[in-house]
Amino acid sequence: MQMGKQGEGSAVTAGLFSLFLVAMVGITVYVFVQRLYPAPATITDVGKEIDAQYMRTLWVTGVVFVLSQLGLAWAIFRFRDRGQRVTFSRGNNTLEVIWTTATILLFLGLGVMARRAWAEVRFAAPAPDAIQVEVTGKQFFWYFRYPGPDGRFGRVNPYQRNLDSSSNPVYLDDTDPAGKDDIVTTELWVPVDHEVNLLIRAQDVIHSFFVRELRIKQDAVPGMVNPLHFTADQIGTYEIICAQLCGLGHYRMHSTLHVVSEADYQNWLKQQEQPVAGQPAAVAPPAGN
Ligand SMILES: [Cu+2]
Repeated sequence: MQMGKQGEGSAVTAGLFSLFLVAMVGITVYVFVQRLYPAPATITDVGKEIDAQYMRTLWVTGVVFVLSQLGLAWAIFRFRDRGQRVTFSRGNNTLEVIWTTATILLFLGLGVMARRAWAEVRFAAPAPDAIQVEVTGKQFFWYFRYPGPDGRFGRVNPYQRNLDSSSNPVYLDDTDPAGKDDIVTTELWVPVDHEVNLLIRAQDVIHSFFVRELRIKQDAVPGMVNPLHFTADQIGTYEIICAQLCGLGHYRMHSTLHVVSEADYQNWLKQQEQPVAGQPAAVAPPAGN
């Protein structure tokens, strides 16, 4: 191994750095090609669209990543210090225009392709027979409200007198008769192959409703209702988590999504209906949370 003369850089240093970069690119590509950390399988049609879009994006960005990193490795070795005089470049306007335009087209193109999957669940109206469920994020729990037998949600009112937020966590207004039969739960139950329209809101800070298998992650924002619909096609239980750092208890803010048969869903709903008329549904935070 011959070391450079005084005032010259070492080919070894530049070479090792280039090799290191090439190795890192190789490891990164291996992790993705071998799918070492796969997402759990999706349970919605839109989820499949999102996965396809994800793969398209990964291919495009993957190719750009590999080419640019290998180019960098080459440049590090090729333009290493040999004791030559430093030359100065003012850049190349043509190249600047070309890669800026290419980047813009690429990002706009990917955005346009992804638009359908995004709009389908957020902007398109849900089916008329979709089950309506209101989702409320509140430090550090998720609450789910079903409209009950009357099919109507009662009013919520955080300013009512004698509000007991532990027995009435979503602040149902007890003067509104439509709210008397509302069902409030701490877990989300939905029937399989039946569209569900979520009305996502928050009471205190920004939370985020996230279910990996649904490929849904939607912020819950105080003062807003963010609607979003999905149809689950696999019976099972899935974890719901909060994906926004919402406070000290954020790490334990999670719940469960139960996708069950239509019959099981109806049975469960019956069990939740309040035995005492005139009492708003009352829910305590789940134990052990
Ligand atoms: Cu949260």
